[in-house]
Amino acid sequence: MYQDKKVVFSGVQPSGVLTLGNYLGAIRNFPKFSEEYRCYYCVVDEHAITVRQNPADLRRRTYETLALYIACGLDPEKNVIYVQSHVSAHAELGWILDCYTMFGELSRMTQFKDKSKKNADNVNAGLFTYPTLMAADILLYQTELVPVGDDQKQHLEITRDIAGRFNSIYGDVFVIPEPFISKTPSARIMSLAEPTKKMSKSDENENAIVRILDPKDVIIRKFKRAVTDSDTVVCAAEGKDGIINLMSIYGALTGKSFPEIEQEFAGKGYGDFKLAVGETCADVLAPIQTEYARLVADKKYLEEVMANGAREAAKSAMKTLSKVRRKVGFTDLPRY
Ligand code: AQP
Repeated sequence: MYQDKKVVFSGVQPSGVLTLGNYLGAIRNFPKFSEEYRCYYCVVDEHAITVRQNPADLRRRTYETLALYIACGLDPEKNVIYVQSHVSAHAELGWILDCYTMFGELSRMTQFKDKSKKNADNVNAGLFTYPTLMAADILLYQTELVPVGDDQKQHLEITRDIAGRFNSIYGDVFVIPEPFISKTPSARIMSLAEPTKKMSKSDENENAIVRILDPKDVIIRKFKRAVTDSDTVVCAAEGKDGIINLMSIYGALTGKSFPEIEQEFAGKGYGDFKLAVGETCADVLAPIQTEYARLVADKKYLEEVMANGAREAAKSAMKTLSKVRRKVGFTDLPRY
């Protein structure tokens, strides 16, 4: 069924309840590729432990993230949906690629710099080599296209550099992947509390984040409290980061352009605008929440999806890993 199809790969960390940023920047795009491409959508739990996690929470969130994938429209019959740590080839290729990635390259990664500041007491080696494991995730499946939010652009660039370097030594082992980043401003949704900062699911300030599973009244309250400015006009002007972020969200949810939004709210205040964004957001998320509640209660079904997905993913991953092992000079005896 999948032969000759080009490959799409993407992943989300189960490091918290997913946000509107994760949804609009990445997951909402995932189902678009299901017909035309062979799609791998992974819950990247190995990436999540680069920041200290409570083990019980991580386990629970892994199920929840998988349930959210399906609730957001990913059909397990048409996509390979699985958990990263269930396919050992990710970690194995990650190690090999570590040896083809330069210290200087990794030092330039802005996510490493940001997360090191945020987790100053735990700047571990995994946080530093995160992009190499991400390169392994992508390259294992000979991926052509990686739908991600704008914040992952730099990690895609380093993936392409690592693949190119490996290919230049050993021949055409890896397909060089392209990022798929939405051209609309929703490719980077900003914090509601600090609109110059990305909205992140691990943010300690709950008012900064809208989570996909937040109830309607909470969503409306969070948008009401969103930091804006002392002006009253809804328009995308310089210095109005908060309003531009809300316009980006509203635009992504309704399909309206900035000029259309400006026209809709001409003569109205920020209060009306924030209420409209909150209500629209809650309405878009409501059917996802209903479907999620049904799925997350069915652990047996989620485990079936995980197991089938891991089996399928491992088949393709092992082909690439075997080739890489041969190229670098590992012996071919059985492995345990
Ligand atoms: N604010 C955002 N706007 C648009 N896209 C976003 N993504 C994340 N935040 C935004 C995209 O969501 C996908 C999954 O991200 P991830 O969980 O793998 O890691 P992340 O980018 O580090 O996301 P978070 O929410 O900021 O997680 P934490 O707080 O754990 O670090 C990616 O495609 C990402 O681009």
